[in-house]
Amino acid sequence: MSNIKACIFDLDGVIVDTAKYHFEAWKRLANELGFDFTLKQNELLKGVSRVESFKIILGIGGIEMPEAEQVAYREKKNDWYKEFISGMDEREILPGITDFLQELQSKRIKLALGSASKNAQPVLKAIGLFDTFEVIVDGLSVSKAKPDPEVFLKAAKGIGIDPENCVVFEDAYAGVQAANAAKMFSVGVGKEEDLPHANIIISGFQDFDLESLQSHFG
Ligand code: B16
Ligand code: MG
Repeated sequence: MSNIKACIFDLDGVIVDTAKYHFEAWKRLANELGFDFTLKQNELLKGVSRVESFKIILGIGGIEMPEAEQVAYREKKNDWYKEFISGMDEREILPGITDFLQELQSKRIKLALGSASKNAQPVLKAIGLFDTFEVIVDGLSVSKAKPDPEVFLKAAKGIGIDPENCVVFEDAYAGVQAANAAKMFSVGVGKEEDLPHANIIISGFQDFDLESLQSHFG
């Protein structure tokens, strides 16, 4: 039987709720392009890279656009997003996360971050968790987006732990697929209907600890 030696955390939607800021920025862009973008449609973008997210948005608006123009719009969205995250602080860390991370550290479980976001580092700095993770793999350091397992395999390699001893915490369908493809134990943070392939589902970290994780692992 294998043991838990490392936990790899997604960022947006697991550690912090930045989805609301991505949504505000995409909505502003969609409105500028002449159509609306709803919270329900925003669900399609969770865990999806910026490039793919904008393609989905253009599809919703029924707009075709040359790549060069798409680059400019994506930059505009990112500038707005960066404005939002510059105002973040540790109060935005989701409930229960800080205690759980501290418990894992005290039990010598290695911690890594595996995010699709190119803004992961400034977000971690803003909320005071930059030094908590031994390895940070983000949208700047991978070539293949989730559901490809690259992000989590790279994180495991960085901390020197085999995939079978890693647990991944994810809120996105594509993220759970990536964890499963990496042959890691996947914990879906959210609802079972949204994350049907996760090994276990939790609604959040408030009533969760290492003992409850171990009871499901292996
Ligand atoms: P950026 P995660 C993902 O982060 C978000 O869930 C997704 O909505 C976003 O489009 C993506 O990062 C790219 O973010 O534009 O900052 O590079 O959930 O994998 O931590
Ligand atoms: Mg996420």
